[in-house]
Amino acid sequence: MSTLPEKVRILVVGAGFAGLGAAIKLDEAGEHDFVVVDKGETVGGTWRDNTYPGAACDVPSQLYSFSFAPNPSWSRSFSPQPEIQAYLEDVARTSGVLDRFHFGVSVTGAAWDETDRVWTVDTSAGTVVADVLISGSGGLSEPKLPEIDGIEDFRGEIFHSAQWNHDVDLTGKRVAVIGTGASAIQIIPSIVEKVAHLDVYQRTAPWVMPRHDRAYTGIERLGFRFVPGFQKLYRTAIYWGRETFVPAFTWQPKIATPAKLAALKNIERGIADPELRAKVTPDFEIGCKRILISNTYYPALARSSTTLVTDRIASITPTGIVTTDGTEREVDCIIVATGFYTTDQPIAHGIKGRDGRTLADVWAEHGMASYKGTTTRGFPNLFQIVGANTGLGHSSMVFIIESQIAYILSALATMKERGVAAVEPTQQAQDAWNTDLQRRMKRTVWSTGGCASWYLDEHGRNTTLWPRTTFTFRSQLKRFDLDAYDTITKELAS
Ligand code: N01
Repeated sequence: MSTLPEKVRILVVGAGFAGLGAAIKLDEAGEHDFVVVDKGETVGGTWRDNTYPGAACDVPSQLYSFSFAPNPSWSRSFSPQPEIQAYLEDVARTSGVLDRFHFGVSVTGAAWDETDRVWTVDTSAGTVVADVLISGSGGLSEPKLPEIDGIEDFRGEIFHSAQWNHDVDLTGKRVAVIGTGASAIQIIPSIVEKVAHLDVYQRTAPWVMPRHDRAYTGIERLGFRFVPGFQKLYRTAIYWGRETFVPAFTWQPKIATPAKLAALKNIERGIADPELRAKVTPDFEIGCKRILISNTYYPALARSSTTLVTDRIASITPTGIVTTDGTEREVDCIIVATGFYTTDQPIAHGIKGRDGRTLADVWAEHGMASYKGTTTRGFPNLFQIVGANTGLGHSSMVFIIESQIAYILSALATMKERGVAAVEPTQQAQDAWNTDLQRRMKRTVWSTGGCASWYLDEHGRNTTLWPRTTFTFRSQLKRFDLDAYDTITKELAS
């Protein structure tokens, strides 16, 4: 691999869907002077890192892929992680931009230089000066370990779902899984048959709908490959089908009653024991937390070799887990499936803006807030992909990512056209954007549904999700709106 240049026009951080998509589109737009850095050894981001057994996407692959790189080879409606990773590697290989990717390089800090109007980015491979910084480091990239007394003293194997230790053979072992979120419900059915005993530590029962997954037929796959427009039609139908869920999340949770009934039926189908059924029945509105999908989770909990523990964890000893009722359950291995830092992203602590404060400092008071989830007051020429309030409860993040990439390209083209060296959203534009978002947020099921979730920050504000349709997001970011920005022209900058 070539050495990292000291100066570049655009530095992209992260080589997941966001960074890879940005690199391809930058190149297509004639912006060839860029590099992409990633701490991992290949592209893929979260799909490279999450290799736990059962990892799969819960958004259909036809939609969970780049619009400009359809994949006729998807084997099923919901692809498993290895297929998604192979897809991303394939897209990268054929894109012609991989020569500008630098793997095994972590960003340790970045600071805006107000004199030279550039970003000085410190990395594990040296310092890079860039006019523009694009962060595609993702909202679910930093595993969150629970703060449990004694966790560091555990003498068996312990690892996070996003850092699966494939050297550990779980066959015949006593295993505990902490957490019952999207990752855990995929892991549990995948390991339950091989372990001697499984303890599942549930803090909150999630809503789990049936998973309508199936292998594509040979005819469908031939159609995807050879019939023009066939795959696009599939994608479009899935897209619009998913958009119909939006009113239930953002306006009237009662619309989701059929989904709730299907989820309750899923419990009935998977579990016979009334006591266990009661334990797994959620006590909040469906949609308030991410809706999960699985046909195998409840049957896995119902097995005689599984114990669902709903008492809170008090501590971890060198040999097991103790709950608040005083029971200690001895285990050989603990799988920590407790999620990620979402509202306090570690990268925010390393990016210093115009006045020397980090994104984390600026957001400490009122929570994450940006303009169009992409740019932030005080941080000129910083573009975040999957920034504040861009997450979805119902559809594909790849759609959001592509919308943001288009906005960034439009910004770069506008800057070139107008001779602008630096752009930064006005405080007024940013405040108006967030006031509107938070007003809309009030009536969403994420606020009214009676749950605590990673969507909300410590102030109780939802700073992670987009509360409208995805086509509205796309139309809002269609063109770069220079009038919402303070600018520095090139003459002034020089
Ligand atoms: O994490 P989570 P995840 N003691 O935060 C529990 C995406 N994803 O890795 O609900 C005990 O959802 C916590 O309990 P509670 C998707 O966007 C996508 O599963 O907070 N338990 C919860 O049960 C998803 O939303 C796919 O009360 C503790 C669990 O740990 C996101 O990743 C697949 C605890 C954490 O659930 C994160 O999912 C997988 C503690 N101290 C993931 N702390 C796709 O298919 C936390 N918990 C695309």
